[in-house]
Amino acid sequence: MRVFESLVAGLENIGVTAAFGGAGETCTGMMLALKHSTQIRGIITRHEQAASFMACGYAMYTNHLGVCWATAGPGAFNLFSGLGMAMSDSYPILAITGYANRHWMGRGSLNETSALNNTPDSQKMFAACTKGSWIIDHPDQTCDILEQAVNTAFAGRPGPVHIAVPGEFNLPGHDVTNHRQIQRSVETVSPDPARVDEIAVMLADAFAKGKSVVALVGFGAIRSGANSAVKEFIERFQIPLLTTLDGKGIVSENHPLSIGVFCDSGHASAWKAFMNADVVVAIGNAFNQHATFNYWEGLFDGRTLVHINISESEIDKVHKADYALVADAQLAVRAMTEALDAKTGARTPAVVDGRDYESRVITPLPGAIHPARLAQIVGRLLPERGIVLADAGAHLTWLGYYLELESGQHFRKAGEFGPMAGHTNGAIGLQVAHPDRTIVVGCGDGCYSLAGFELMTAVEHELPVIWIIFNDGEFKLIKIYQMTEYFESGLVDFRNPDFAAHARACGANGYSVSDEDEFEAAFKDALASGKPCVIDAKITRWAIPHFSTSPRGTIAGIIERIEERMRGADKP
Ligand SMILES: Cc1ncc(C[n+]2csc(CCOP(=O)(O)OP(=O)(O)O)c2C)c(N)n1
Ligand SMILES: [Mg+2]
Repeated sequence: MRVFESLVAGLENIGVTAAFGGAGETCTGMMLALKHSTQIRGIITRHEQAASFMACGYAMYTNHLGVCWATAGPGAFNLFSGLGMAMSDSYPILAITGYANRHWMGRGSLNETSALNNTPDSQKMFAACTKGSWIIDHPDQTCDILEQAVNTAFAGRPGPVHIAVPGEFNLPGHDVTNHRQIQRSVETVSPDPARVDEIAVMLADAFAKGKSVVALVGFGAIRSGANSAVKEFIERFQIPLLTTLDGKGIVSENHPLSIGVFCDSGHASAWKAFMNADVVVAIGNAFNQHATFNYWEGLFDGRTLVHINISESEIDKVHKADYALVADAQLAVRAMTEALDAKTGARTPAVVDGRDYESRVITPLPGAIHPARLAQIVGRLLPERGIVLADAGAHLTWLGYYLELESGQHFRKAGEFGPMAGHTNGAIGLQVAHPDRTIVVGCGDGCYSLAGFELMTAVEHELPVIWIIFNDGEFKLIKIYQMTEYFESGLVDFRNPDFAAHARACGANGYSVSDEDEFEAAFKDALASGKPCVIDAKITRWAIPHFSTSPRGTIAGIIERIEERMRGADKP
């Protein structure tokens, strides 16, 4: 058995069902081992960057390892964006790359990245972008290294790992003589009962004193599958629920205790509830820039913060926790519910004040698509357990605010690393992992143009992803930044092709729509088609972009900015 065959057998062994990658000499063995695998579907992408994003998509809502591969040198380097995304968004993924034949090392052979004689140092680069990077020195190290890499990917806060396989191991005479099954043995991060009790005592006391307690739930809770645990917690103790953008849908957004999204461009109702809160129980939250209004100083002044996170390094990173609990979110919430139940009698129903759903009603613009209305239609028609991904750009803020999710549906924005195309491509991996769920991507025309050729990958593998292109002919988000900081914009406009015709030429369904009725009809057709679909939605450029770093909302944010300028606050 050769090295790549041993790696693929090991991945089968831990339940991997798909791997995404690109072709090349030094990864030939990987391609052939996948060809012969009856369990793992080998998916060749048009660009290795897409493979790294697909591995992230595959791992996003599963407990499986996402796998991508590429040849040495340029192929391998194309994987870095996905590794960056996996690192900042906690996806357990493994990148397997070739490495130029070591026999010729230092002589500048094809794809060489040994750091010798003006070649790049790929091992340093991979080490810098992952939780761990290994090079297989001898074939008999293969299983040990794979096992260590997989367990590192899943340990604590999940993330990316890398294994490099020297090119000579594709050749005969380099057999793995000690192949064995590998074990996935990652310990769950359980909550410390004494700390749970301390938190329960504090919360019971807060209830007794009539203090206001809110829960603020992030992606960590979704990743740990804490949906029903969170619902039980908020219902039992009548705790109003705020989510970050990526926590949306953990409990239905129509639930009487759901107050809305708390973050940049979020719901003013969530901000109001937060401001009234005496105690905030943050579950699976990293307090990133856009979830804290650009690290708003004093966000927690006068408030008690309970911070539950699987990773110790997240605690006190941005806001000092009064009570920290390092644990898996689901286990932590269940333990807290049990401990608090014993200390708390029946609770009177919470009065949830100021839901700003009225501002979700948007006046239709005749003959044009308002991006907010588009998001509302998607939310209304999205099937049960449907998943909506947004890419990087202004379109994500429209979706984050106006898409209303039922419990079990998910929304994920481009994360903190935030690469354009991350989700336009990642959706394909997500669909492979969840063949029974509807996957919709809301992407900008810029994002789609960057990576939309992977549509062919979806067509070839019959993956019915629906891409909705928010077509405004510009990099809207960048235009907003330019206008805000420079009062002018430039190099942000571009010309688009006929995306629908291109989709049809690829063998997908293509729709071109320019009003809301047309959009609704196209989206219904796409949902029923079972085919990859591209809906080219011509959105108006005249809607005030739903983007603001002011917690008071978009319009208030614009006024605050003008006031700042008038005061000359921006002058050095
Ligand atoms: C790979 C990469 N390049 C550049 C950026 C910076 N960036 C963030 S959003 C954006 C505009 C995206 O344009 P489009 O997809 O049309 O979305 P819109 O803002 O118009 O909704 C850019 C250029 C990025 N996030 N990732
Ligand atoms: Mg655009």
